[in-house]
Amino acid sequence: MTPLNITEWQSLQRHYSDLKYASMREEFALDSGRFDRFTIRCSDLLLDYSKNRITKETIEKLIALANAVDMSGWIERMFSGEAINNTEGRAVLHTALRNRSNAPVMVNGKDVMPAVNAVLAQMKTFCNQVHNGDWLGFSGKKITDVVNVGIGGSDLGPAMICDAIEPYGIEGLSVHFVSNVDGTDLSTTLDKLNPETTLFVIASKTFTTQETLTNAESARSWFLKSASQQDVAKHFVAVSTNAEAVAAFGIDTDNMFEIWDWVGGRYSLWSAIGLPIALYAGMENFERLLDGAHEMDNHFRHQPLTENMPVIMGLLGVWYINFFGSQTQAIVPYDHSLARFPSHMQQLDMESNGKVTNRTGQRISYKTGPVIWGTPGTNGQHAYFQLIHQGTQLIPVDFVLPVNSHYPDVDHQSILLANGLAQSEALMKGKNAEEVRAELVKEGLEGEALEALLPHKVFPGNRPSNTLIFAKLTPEMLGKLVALYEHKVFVQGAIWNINSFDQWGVELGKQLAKAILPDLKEGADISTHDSSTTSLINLIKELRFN
Ligand code: G6Q
Repeated sequence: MTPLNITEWQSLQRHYSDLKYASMREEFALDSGRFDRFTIRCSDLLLDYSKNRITKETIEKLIALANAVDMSGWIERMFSGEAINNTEGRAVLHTALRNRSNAPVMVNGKDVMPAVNAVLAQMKTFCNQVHNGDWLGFSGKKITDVVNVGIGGSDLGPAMICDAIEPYGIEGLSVHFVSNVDGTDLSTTLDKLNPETTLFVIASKTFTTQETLTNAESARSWFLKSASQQDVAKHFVAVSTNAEAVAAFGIDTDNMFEIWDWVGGRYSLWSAIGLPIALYAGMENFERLLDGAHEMDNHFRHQPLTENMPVIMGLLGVWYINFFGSQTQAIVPYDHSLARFPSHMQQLDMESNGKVTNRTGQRISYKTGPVIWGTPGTNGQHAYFQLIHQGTQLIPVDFVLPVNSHYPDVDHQSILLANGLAQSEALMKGKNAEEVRAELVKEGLEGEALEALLPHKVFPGNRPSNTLIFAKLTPEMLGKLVALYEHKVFVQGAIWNINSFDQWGVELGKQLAKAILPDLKEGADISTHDSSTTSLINLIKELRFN
């Protein structure tokens, strides 16, 4: 099935032709109810999507498209544990990890909730022991530093959350993330640490990932310079599906926290992969994160499509990608502590929907996932916003705006918020030639000089954005926000008829490096690859060994 053949898609195509020159500025001028019409709340989170190139009819047509692909059916299939990850034959149940209602969720006839709850209880006991000093390092000292060793889904989510909930961090305990196999990452982290008070969390769903195992082995060697083999049990714990490999590495499986194959890496921060979060900010705050995500899950599962935040955000993305031809989506949080939020979203979206094959294996001819990028405001304004305002591409922006800061300076926060709002307003309104002319005249410019400068100062406007606004970045709100984007990605995958839950492109990377590694050993030149790769390998050997 291709969405291009769906009547509702074709109807949207015609609608696009009618609407492509319509001006948001005019729509706002004509309709004072536009904000009310185009906002959705999920309790204390508000999405304002009024600054988009849409009319009431656009939304009706997008919803009709969602109905035509059986969006509600797909949502239900995911929540109820059907094996919708068809290429790996797996259910997709990150929602069960934060199923605070505890209602049974069945996979192959078995309720997964008892196992989910058992691991949460194990995490709680362990975190409490570390926090209250019942779990001590080999020399009897309290743990002061946690190093998470993991990569991709076993790193980005927990690292982003730990940054974002810094105000909730437990005093006396720091958390560090080592992901890159570039030895600089591990070395510069360990340089600051004391082995007597450092706990390593080796986080790998498969426990076969080269980068993570290499870093874990080097971390253990570093540790063993100061301690003995029997001390490893007090300083190394693992999160994995693979007990055998964990034991083979030398970690006591009593110190292993289980995850399951129905949790995708990029959706795993809600599982024991979130252990560094719970260690950093306490299990109570980790559970608050789960509570917020669960609230968004309920919203997604039960709200009608027209009032459903992930559905509307997903459909707006489809509108720009498939009809306006947008290729990228910026996510710009006006919160310094969300600096890593766009990176997590980048993996979530690009790994899930970066696909050119549909569910049934046919190559597809329409655009799927966009390039996701962004950095915190206001910094981005002084860098790439130029292109968003005056470049030749249409780049939809999500502005993420917490109203209150955790930090005391009210003046900073007002300036930050004013900037965020000003950007979305300017993108929508632009600045036309008459307005620029009036400004230049006021500045005393006239004649040729005025005419020469004028076109450069015109802003086309009509550039779309969403604003997500909330009172404060609490753990619950963070959970809600991440779950919102997870479901948005799911909505788009359903429209495009792709499996958003496999990642063969990532698997390819894992195989390729393993094949080249032996060729880099000292010895005679090799000639087994294409001329570029062969020459680069031989150059590397020359530079390393001669
Ligand atoms: C995520 C991806 C990928 C994965 C890493 C780490 O969805 O599959 O980013 O998380 O490759 O894998 P392991 O956790 O198995 O080490």
